[in-house]
Amino acid sequence: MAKIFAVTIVLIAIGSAIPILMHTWDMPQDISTHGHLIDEQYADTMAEAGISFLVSQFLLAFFIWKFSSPKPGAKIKSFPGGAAGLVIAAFLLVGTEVLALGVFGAKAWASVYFTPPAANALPIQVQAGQFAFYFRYPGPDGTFGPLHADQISEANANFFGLDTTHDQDSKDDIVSAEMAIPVNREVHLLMHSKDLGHSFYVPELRVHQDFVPGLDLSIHFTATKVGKYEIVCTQLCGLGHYNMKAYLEVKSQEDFDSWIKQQAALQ
Ligand SMILES: [Cu+2]
Repeated sequence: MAKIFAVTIVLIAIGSAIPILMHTWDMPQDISTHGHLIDEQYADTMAEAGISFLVSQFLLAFFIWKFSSPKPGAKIKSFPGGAAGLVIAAFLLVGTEVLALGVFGAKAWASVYFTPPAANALPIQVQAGQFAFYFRYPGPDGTFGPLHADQISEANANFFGLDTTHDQDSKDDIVSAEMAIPVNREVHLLMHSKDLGHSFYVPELRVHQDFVPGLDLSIHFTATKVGKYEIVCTQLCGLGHYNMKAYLEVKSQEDFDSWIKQQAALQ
């Protein structure tokens, strides 16, 4: 019986490694300048964790196979010095592994979070709320007008709470339910939530950032490939969560300029 169990462990371990080695569930093509760092980190983590997983499962199977049915009367052996040495060794091994991944990953993390956006980055404000994203562009003046929470009104399509009669800076602001950006230009995304926790995830961009109520968060990235990509919310935010999405269109500079003009005319 114990031998069947040992064989089953080996089969499950190998079976779960196959789709990873075959790249069955790979990420979609990367369309960002920072994405390769994230992908390398994923690959390193997967290799380290995967090898450790396989080695530990094979060892487990080996010990079960060899020691699970001792002969009657056989003396049960114990590891010299007891378990303390093994526990300390495992602690150091796993600790070193996690620490090493952290040190290697710091480069990818820092390139996204610890560097300021370029001075000419395009600022876009994104607001998440149950169950939609809205995007705001500052218009020709390059300045966002202030927000007035009490003026937020779905009925008047005033999703951000702008006061375009009194606030000069808000007059030319452009609000859209779609996000468009120019290719090969850095975007500075300014994020806030209207209600509770949401998330902004574009797998192709390798951008995945939570919205935290009460915090103004920002992230910057550069898209390198024209196309249409899905933006999804990955925080379970209520009954409509499954349908909370928007589209990101990466356009050439000329297409982006005409899109902005079109949107401005719609305000
Ligand atoms: Cu959501």
